[in-house]
Amino acid sequence: MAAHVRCPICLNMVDWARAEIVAMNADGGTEPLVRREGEDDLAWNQRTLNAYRLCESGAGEPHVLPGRYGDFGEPLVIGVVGESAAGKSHLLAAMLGMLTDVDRMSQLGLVVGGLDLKRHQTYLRDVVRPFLDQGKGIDGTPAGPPEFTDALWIHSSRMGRNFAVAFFDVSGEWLANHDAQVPFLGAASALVFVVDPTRIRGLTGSSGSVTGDPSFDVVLNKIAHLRGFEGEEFMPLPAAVVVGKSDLLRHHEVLVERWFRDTSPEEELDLRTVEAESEDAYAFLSSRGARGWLAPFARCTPSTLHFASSTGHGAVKEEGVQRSPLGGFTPRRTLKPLLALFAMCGVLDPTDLGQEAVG
Ligand SMILES: Nc1nc2c(ncn2[C@@H]2O[C@H](COP(=O)(O)OP(=O)(O)OP(=O)(O)O)[C@@H](O)[C@H]2O)c(=O)[nH]1
Ligand SMILES: [Mg+2]
Ligand SMILES: [Zn+2]
Repeated sequence: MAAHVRCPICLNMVDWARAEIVAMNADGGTEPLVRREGEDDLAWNQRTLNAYRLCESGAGEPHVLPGRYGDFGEPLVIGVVGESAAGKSHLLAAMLGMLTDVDRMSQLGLVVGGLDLKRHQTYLRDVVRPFLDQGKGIDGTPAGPPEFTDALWIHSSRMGRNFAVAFFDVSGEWLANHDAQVPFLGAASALVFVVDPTRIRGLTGSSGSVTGDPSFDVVLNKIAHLRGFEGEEFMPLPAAVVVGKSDLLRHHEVLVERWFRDTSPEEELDLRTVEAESEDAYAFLSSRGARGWLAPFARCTPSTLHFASSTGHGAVKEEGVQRSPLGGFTPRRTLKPLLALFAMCGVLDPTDLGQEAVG
């Protein structure tokens, strides 16, 4: 158990063992849970199945953290960054959907479960399964202060320990706004930066920018300020930069196409290709007038570059709802960037990435 845990909502340090344990009641309020005299583990575990701990150090309403958030040492906090409609929510849903594949996880020596069981089940039921099973697109994320999107515990048999991992998916509009509060950036252990090829001039159409994604700059500057890295060339923050929506690129682009030829599940678990993929994605972006999108790769260390498609093909809009025209979406290469981040954060063996994979 970590002695103190940083609350990702307000950045205050929470004395974990002393933080109040509560249950949520039906109207969203909290009720204290106290272990009864002589209550055995099984009965207590049953009562605390959906328990939370409170961060009460901030002003106003206490922040509700998953009950076991601080039970496994310092939690990992992973955020997804990119401008509005870059494809962050689809990418995160595709990534987290892959983590429910017990067989693939066991090949990596990982066991994955919900840390906040209620939130995890709700996210899978309302977002991930309709997306992966029924081809239902995901709505834009409302602009507002970041909340937990999902929280997992991960047992890594190769590293011989457990991790609490929290994911934050924030609206691109909010991220790109200098004045909007994004406190979890101060606690972030790793970030996924989503490059939207449709915003790069000349890649999928004649419109678009040549200067990069404004949300990348805002986020990198905020982190530098929050953590005292201003004036330093590199920031010690693992980052995976993902060229998303690659289904729109691959058929015309040699550097992209080669990564989509082998779609076997085994290939996606193999981190030895990350170095070569990073080189190709770097060459691709820098040769196509998209150097601006390489900012996270240049600033964050270690960092990797990837190609991925969360949907496999474009969605169509029917009666205001985005749907797959083929009945279902087929994410491609969405797991590998997350596994690369896991390796950079020590959930998987960092040496799996190879010596020079990370910049
Ligand atoms: N062709 C294609 N379209 C995609 C892909 N991923 C997402 N999209 C489309 O991109 C649009 C935006 O996706 P979102 O995941 O909602 O984008 P976001 O970055 O979460 O946007 P905000 O929540 O507004 O910040 C949707 O219309 C998706 O259908 C992909 O891999 N390929
Ligand atoms: Mg979103
Ligand atoms: Zn707090």
